[in-house]
Amino acid sequence: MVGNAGPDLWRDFSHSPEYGDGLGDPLDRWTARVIANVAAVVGAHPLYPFRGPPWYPFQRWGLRAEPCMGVSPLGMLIHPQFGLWHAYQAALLFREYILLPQGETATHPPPCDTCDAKPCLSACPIGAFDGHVYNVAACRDYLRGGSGLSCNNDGCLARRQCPVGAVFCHEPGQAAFHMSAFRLKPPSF
Ligand code: B12
Ligand code: SF4
Ligand code: SF4
Repeated sequence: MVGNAGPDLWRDFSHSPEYGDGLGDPLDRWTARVIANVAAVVGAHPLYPFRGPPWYPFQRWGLRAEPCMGVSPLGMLIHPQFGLWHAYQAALLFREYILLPQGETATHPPPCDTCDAKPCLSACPIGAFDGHVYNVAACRDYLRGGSGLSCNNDGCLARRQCPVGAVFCHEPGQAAFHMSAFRLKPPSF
């Protein structure tokens, strides 16, 4: 599994040719170019989270790769160190079975299990999260309507309320990029 946490990836990507070429899906194209090179060097076949539907089950794979990961009430996976601020770029398939260092094990219960206040669930201005289902249509309507400036510019308010890994929070330009990509996606996504 290949992923990132915090703003490091953004700092590389935002100086890339894809970022400035004005064509669609710049982050997906940058990721595919960079990962294809790595895959060729190590003799692997790359799979991407953004190719679909049908989608590869990246979150299920993430849970298997890193047993310390938990499922948050927002639907995103939560990491004890990086909180909600990590995402996946690719998975590399190898023909051979290879022995890897064991992923970080779960020495503590996942952070959400001991978070009684759950501030993430009360922060959304339109109540898009009920702890089980995320109301995607209501969220997108709000962001498109012009009143969701804080979410649009600085990222999802609910996600920003989580105290775990808060230092890995997205930078404002990075947050605005991701929120704009989400806002502009077709309704069927
Ligand atoms: C479709 C999709 C969406 C749809 C969700 C549609 C819906 N009805 O829930 C939309 C467009 C809304 C969406 C939004 C976002 N997404 Co999204 N999305 C995906 C995608 C491409 C497929 C998910 C899927 O259906 N998988 C298929 C099933 C079979 O896989 P699975 O692992 O077994 O299923 C798990 C998920 O379905 C999860 N789940 C259930 N409900 C929800 C709700 C949400 C919001 C999420 C994130 C997950 C989730 O629970 C399942 C078991 O673990 C994945 C990438 C991928 N290939 O998995 C990213 C992915 C889940 N998204 C991700 C992210 C970060 C987001 C955003 C936060 C992006 C942003 N703006 O920064 C937003 C959330 C909106 C917000 N308020 O900010 C990350 C999550 C990383 C993590 N830490 O877990 C993923 C893994 C992409 C990545 N490259 O890492 N997303
Ligand atoms: S605020 Fe608490 S319940 Fe919500 S994602 Fe963070 S740790 Fe989990
Ligand atoms: S982006 Fe804003 S409106 Fe959408 S779920 Fe997050 S807090 Fe709610």
